[in-house]
Amino acid sequence: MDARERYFWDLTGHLVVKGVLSKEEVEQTNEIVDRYSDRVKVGGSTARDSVAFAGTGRPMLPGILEFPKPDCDPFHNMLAHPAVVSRLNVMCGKGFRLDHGPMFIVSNKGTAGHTMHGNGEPHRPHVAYHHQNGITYVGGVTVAWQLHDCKEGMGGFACVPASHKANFPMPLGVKTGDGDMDLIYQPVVEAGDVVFFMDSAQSHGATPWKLDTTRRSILFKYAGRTSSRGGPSQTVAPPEIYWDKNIVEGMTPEQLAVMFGPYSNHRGEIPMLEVTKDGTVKIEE
Ligand SMILES: O=C(O)CCC(=O)C(=O)O
Repeated sequence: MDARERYFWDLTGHLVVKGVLSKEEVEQTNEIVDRYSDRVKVGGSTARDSVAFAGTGRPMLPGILEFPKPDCDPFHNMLAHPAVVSRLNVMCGKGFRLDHGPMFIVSNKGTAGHTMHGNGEPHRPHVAYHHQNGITYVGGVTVAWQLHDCKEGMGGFACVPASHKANFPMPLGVKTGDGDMDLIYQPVVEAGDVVFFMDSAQSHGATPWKLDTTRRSILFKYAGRTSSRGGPSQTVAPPEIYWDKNIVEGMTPEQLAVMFGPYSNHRGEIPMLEVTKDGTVKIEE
């Protein structure tokens, strides 16, 4: 990652790297994807209450890392590609890892957008953006490989540039795209390009897909070494799994609360402790 890219990344919270895959690599990968088209699953609409982003459910192609060899090779090659390693070492530090995904989005014409989310709401240190002593850090970076072009205004990944430094909550109109004050920006991408964005720290989502050609964007969700956002951390966090049944047996609920493994993106299923007025430690209501 050179100084130009670092400046752009720090300033805007996203980065498009052009032509990482050659024309031949794109063609070969697309040929594999075509052969697995019967595995596409259409999910619900990600437009929620938005009028601007309304459309049909989002089609996804699951399981690309598990395709039989050699069909999985192009996707395995994306995981630790030099273009990814050289940038993630700077963006979220050495020792970064795949936290969850990949998610392969294969939207058709009319597929809904995805309402804007992230923006550091709520503030969560494990995915927040910060910098000190010339080093920048963000706990969650999504790397999105593009296998088809996406023209201006035609849909796909969109963000509010610089919102990773936002000091106020996102207004509803920006969230839904129904009154975004022209803040939502959809980068133009070509097949072979790779988009990096600050997942969770930055306000991001997708605008509805308007092209006759399908969208083909593969999202790998990376995290800094000390951030455990989702994926297997959810399953391994309980004390009896992270430690051992024998070790945690007989512990009080309060003691068990400090025996959970790292899992920063939990939604309240990890008990939190507080000290009451009379000095007793108890599980927070
Ligand atoms: O469709 C997209 O590229 C946006 C994906 C997104 O919002 C997310 O991964 O959190």
